[in-house]
Amino acid sequence: MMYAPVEFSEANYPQVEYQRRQQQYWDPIRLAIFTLVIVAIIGITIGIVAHFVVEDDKSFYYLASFQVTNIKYRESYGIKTSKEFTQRSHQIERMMSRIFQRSSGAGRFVKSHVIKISPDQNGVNILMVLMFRYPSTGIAEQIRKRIENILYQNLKTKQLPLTINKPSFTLTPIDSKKMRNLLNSRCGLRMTSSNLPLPAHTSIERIVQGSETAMEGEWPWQASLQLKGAGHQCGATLISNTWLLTAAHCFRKNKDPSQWIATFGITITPPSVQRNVRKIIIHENYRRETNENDIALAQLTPRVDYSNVVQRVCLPDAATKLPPKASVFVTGFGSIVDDGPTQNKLRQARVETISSDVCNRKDVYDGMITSGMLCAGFMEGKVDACKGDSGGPLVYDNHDIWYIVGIVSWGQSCALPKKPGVYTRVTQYRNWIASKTGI
Ligand code: 4AZ
Repeated sequence: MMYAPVEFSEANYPQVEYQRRQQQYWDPIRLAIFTLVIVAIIGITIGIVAHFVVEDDKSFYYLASFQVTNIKYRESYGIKTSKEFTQRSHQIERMMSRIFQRSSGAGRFVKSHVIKISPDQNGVNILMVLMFRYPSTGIAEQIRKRIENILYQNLKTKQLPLTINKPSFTLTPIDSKKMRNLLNSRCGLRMTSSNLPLPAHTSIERIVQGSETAMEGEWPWQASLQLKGAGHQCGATLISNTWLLTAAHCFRKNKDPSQWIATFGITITPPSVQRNVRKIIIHENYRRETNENDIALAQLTPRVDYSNVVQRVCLPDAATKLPPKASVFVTGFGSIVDDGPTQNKLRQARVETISSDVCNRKDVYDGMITSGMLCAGFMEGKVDACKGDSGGPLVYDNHDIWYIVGIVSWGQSCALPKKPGVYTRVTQYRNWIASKTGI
């Protein structure tokens, strides 16, 4: 039978009866109760659906410690920026993601970081943090057991490059504060407000030509060097709790530390953190005529605490070599047009390293690029650092750990074809930095 509207014929009902029924039906109290019930049903339904569909995830952190028996300890494992420590940590971190990403806990694993590699009579001992996202209703101890099971299962069944001594394995739940303290022993890590290290690619994908404003915590080593009363002069990069790396030419006008301040955060005003400058060390052989040895250090007072928005960058080993045309990022508060004003918001630009051979060509910088300099940009121009970015960092991302490879130094104007940015080559000054700071 097909649906057909019920036909009420007024003639069949007395007028009075009809009006009374209608009044009764729209009774305000009934209407209110009816509305309330409907709203409650909708609310409960949304709640139930949300509970299952959009789980409220929370971060769970664990400290893992275990012996690896098939590698020998080396002195250089004690230096966290050494090639040996970096390579070994990446291998262990890769192994962890392989274990957890293939398992039933897939998607729960966020990432891991090796904190320490220490000697052990059977090989080496690894200390690392593991990060997971589980529904906030999860219990740390139960999750710990689940993680441990996945690990043990994998140690038994999978051919892994490293031999982990199972009885030595311990997994301890830690809170976010402890995790942050442990991670602070490592440089070049970005954090988001949820304490999760920020994946490297977020910024790369947002770059369309030119520069983009930065997100809070994206470049936590960036500082602004300011002259009291005259504002932002230069960029600088945090390399420890107390030391900033910058360009020597930033102090041409004024070398008196008491006249300078340093700020951190993605805006100059207001800054997230502000410090006084206690000491300025300019490279002894800085030459303003040739821009040679354009490097300086500024010591902060009091020291800064690391946080989501303030972190130190890693210094590369003196021997570190970047691949040709490496993708690197330059950041700063400098002008976005030649001779333009300082920007209040931090900006970033992706550029590529250019070999000194190419950069020294007659049609480029005609032999002006010395061994202490590094060119980066594009031969067609368009993307570059500019006035006010000087002293700031040129950074390279190696598996989510960021290294400073250059200091914004000079260039002919900004973003012109065949006139890329010229940076102080940090690896060349690694020993000079160590001799002045002990870092
Ligand atoms: C400057 O004047 C400056 N295009 C900094 C960087 C570059 C040019 C000039 C590179 O501080």
